[in-house]
Amino acid sequence: MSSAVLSIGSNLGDRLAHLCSVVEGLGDRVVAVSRVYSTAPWGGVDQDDYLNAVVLVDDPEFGAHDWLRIGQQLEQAAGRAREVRWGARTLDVDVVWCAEDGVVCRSDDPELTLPHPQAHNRAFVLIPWLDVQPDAELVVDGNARPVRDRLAELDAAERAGVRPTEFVLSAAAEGSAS
Ligand code: A4P
Ligand code: MG
Repeated sequence: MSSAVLSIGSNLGDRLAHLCSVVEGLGDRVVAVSRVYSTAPWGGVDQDDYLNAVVLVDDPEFGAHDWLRIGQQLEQAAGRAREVRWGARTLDVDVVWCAEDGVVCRSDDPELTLPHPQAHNRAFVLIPWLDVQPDAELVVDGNARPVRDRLAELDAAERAGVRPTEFVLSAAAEGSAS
């Protein structure tokens, strides 16, 4: 049994459809979906704005690696090509946080690092995460911190780059907005 927080993002092609494909693909595993945000690109690569959201999921049969595997399958289904690190992509699915049988996963394994090593620096992850788990906590430098406190420490410009949209993932599956 595991629960996970997945960060999903797209800045190539039909961005909204790519995010919807995750919610559809995860099906009954979806517990909650955040608002959809328009976000300035993070990481220094010159590229178009992203749409980002966070999906809260659980599955009685899944462990942490199953979330990575299903996320990569969904990326492939969206035509994801791995080219530039932090560069443009049709779909990115990152496992931000996971708990197995109620125990929060910690891992330095490069194949699946948990919590995600950059989550605490990314307003495009923390803001939608708070939509679905207002009391979420994240271990930063070995200390468990409320996500809302960590968000408040980020640069105002970083937070201002994350703007809510009117899109709703579950109802927007037929939409063609990009
Ligand atoms: N990996 C290790 N831990 C994890 C984890 N917790 N979740 C490994 C997902 N993957 C994890 O990822 C590289 C390797 O990370 C994989 O083999 C996996 O086993 P990748 O998806 O192949 O490559 P990438 O995504 O280009 O690199 P990276 O470092 O994962 O980039 P990020 O962190 O995904 O950042 N700006 C905005 N506004 N919104 C975005 O969504 N996304 C990125 C990508 C950059 N800038 C962005 C956004
Ligand atoms: Mg990634």
